[in-house]
Amino acid sequence: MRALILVDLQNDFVEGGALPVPGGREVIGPTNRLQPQFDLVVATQDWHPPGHESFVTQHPGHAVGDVIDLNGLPQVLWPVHCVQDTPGADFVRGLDRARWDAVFQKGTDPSVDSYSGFFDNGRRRATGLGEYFAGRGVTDVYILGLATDYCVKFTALDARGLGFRTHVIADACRGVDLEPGDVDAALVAMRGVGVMLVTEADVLAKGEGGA
Ligand code: VGL
Ligand code: ZN
Repeated sequence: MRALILVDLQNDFVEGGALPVPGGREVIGPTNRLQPQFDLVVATQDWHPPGHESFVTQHPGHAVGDVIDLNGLPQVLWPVHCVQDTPGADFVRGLDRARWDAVFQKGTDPSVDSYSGFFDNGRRRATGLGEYFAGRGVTDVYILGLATDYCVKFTALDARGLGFRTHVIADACRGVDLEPGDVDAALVAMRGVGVMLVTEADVLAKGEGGA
């Protein structure tokens, strides 16, 4: 049983949004081509309350990209983004949503950020995605979306940690690269725990995701 996770394909993460990931819109085409290859398709949605503590506006004197201690965890400060019920939090237009089985929202607790689609950054709460997959007999998880060095990375590490054969469709992801090299480091970190890096062509050609 193969599942595809579409990570944070939201307006604020593409060109014109509050926290634009360079080339973010380029993953929409691949996403629409890849979805029919999977038994199950789910999406994650960054879904912050207005005063989320990852927002730079909550920390006067700090700049975007600063790293602070937030309730015991290192926290990168971000522009205000993906606020619940705002257009920036909506899914990008042009995405084919006909085959989506479920949406898992994250980042709803103002006191802790949540990059992974499975757990918050402190692993205090689960989103339910792990149980959802387990209950449906998922063995193989494929991941694409935004951003390679944050939400894709931590979703992949957690999928692997939960025991799923985990594949990241690398050319259907784009990263922030807040520091140059962050995306490459994220790919190395994912491979290091056994996440398989594949391409759109691998998945479309073999129907099995390649390596
Ligand atoms: C993300 C930063 C803050 C992501 C979400 O989707 O990668 N990055 N919130
Ligand atoms: Zn966020």
